[in-house]
Amino acid sequence: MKPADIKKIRKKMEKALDQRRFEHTLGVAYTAAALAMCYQVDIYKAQMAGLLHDCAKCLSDEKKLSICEKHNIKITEIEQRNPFLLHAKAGSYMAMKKFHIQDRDIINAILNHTTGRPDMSELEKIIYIADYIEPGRKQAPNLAEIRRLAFHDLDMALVKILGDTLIYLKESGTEIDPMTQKTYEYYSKTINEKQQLKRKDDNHAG
Ligand code: DGI
Ligand code: FE
Ligand code: FE
Repeated sequence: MKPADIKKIRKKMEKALDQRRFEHTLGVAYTAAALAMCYQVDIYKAQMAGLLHDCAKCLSDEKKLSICEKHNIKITEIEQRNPFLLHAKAGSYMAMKKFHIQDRDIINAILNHTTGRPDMSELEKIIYIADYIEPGRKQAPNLAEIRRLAFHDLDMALVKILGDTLIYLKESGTEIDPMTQKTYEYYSKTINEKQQLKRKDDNHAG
């Protein structure tokens, strides 16, 4: 992965996306690069995954469904009823086939950027978080706190984002993908266990 590859993909995204989505995409790429610097993750991979994460976002529902059907990508009942969710699956397929990305971690970061999943890699976490906190985002509650948290502890930022997303989905009566719930529970448990370990360590030290 080289700076030249990043430039090429940025040009392609400018063509594939509408202006608003392209601005968001640049915001995610730069925010992901900053998080990658903070957590010693490959900054080119972070930028590339950021640039490509919504590459299927501007396709029609029919097109997203047809990409998945044509290439035997499993569509869950929830995705059938909420086809916008499929921009992650369709996007990861396009990243591989249309944009020639071979790196599995980048593909997974695109694939899991909407619901998350238990046991994400650092890169997957960074893309999930960057998507929520990039500077163009203005609506979500607790953004200032989550932006600060993101550069302090990825798992804590994840739990806050997933928790707020679940509240938002419940309040708006939107159907929840079990993966969003599962991811929230997994990372809630992870941070509780980390806190317990820290308390034990502190007690021993004291
Ligand atoms: O594509 P973006 O808008 O940049 O961001 P995204 O792919 O993370 O999608 C964000 C939307 O996804 C946001 O409105 C919340 C929604 N979402 C997240 N988890 C679920 C969900 N929507 C449904 N229906 N079910 C979920 O579990
Ligand atoms: Fe998205
Ligand atoms: Fe996005």
